Amino acid sequence: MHRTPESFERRCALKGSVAALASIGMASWTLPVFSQSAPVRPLPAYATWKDAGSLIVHSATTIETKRAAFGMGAITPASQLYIRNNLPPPSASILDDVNAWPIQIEGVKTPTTLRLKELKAMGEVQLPMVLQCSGNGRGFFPNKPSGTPWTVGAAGCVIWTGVPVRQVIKALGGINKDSRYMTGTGGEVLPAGVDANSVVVERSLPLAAMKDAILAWDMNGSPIPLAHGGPLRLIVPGYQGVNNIKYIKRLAFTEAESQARIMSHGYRMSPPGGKADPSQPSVLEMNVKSWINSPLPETGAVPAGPVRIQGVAFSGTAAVQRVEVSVDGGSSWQAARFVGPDLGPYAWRQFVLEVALPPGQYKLASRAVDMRGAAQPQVREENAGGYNNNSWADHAVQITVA
Ligand SMILES: Nc1nc2c(c(=O)[nH]1)N[C@H]1C(S)=C(S)[C@@H](COP(=O)(O)O)O[C@H]1N2
Ligand SMILES: [Mo]
Repeated sequence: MHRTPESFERRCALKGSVAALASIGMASWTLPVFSQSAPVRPLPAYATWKDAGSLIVHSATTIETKRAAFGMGAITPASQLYIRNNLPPPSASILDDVNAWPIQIEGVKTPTTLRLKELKAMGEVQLPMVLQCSGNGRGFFPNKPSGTPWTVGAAGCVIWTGVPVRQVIKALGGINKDSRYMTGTGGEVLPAGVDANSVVVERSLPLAAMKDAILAWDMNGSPIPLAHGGPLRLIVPGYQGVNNIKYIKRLAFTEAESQARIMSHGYRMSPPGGKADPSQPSVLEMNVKSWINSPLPETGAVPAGPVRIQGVAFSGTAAVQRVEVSVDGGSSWQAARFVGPDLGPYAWRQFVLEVALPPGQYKLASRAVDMRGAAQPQVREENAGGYNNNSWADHAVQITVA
């Protein structure tokens, strides 16, 4: 069956409406309204295999999962997982011979270059984990910080397979005693003629981040696609997305933090209106967070009677402990229950609350508490970059029950 592309249909529909309005002399003030409706952008070449209907394409390097697409899946399929690239991805030819992919290991007793094939022989674990961009929720900041205005869809829960970093270090005689950071470098080809430090994706993490970190080659049981950092990716569970270095080519145990701009000035919690500087806290561990995925305003009015409210909850390096749900914008709360599999401390949990709702308007919100007792706050922590938004009020949704 031949289907007309949605964007084409939309263009025709708009053309028709604008023409009709023009004929009655209303086009001049209605036009800006039409130009606000975002055009449906095509998926970039390295991601054409994704499920376009589940995604919002912000740009060729920033693609978000639609809130309604999360459903009740404990695991986010690769076809629906968000993408965030600071640089264009490397050529797909780096996947031609994945077992030959080299990674330099430095700051250990025996610095060396290992091939992916050798890593695979060192051991293998599976690690279900929430991958979330630190800018997820930026779209809720009223002051519109620069950067992609993600709402909830710069996140997903996926299963990585790889070798524990600690095992690799052990095989190489341990890390140098003066090392304080684990520094990972991305394998992008850097644009010529610019200072490498101004563009390279390189992040330094405190050694504590090593605990459950892995060098991963599979995602959801298949080789990691280029879009998500294949052939080899550093996975640091519990830490914000940017710290999970794709196509990793170097892992170094260093005395100092990387001088790369993305480390020194990028991803810092700078005061609103202020400038980033290396003394400000970096975006590291994720904070406790939850949101509702159903019902949503975009899926229409809900029939009166028993309504099933469902969503996801997770934290950083602590597991999530409980979730409460409100149907009145946070005036009163009821305990939700977890459903579905518990895939470990770094995965998200699905929660459900069934409530009887008569016809009316309801503001649904959820708030989570983790095993350390950290609770999701009502209000976001204001910052210039729009990072770390876990405000339950920002993530609330208004629904109609009819
Ligand atoms: N090499 C490299 N690694 C990277 C990035 C990048 O641009 N290059 N982006 C980071 C950011 S900001 C995020 S949020 C995640 C996104 O991972 P995904 O595209 O697989 O969803 O990868 C991180 N790792
Ligand atoms: Mo990110």
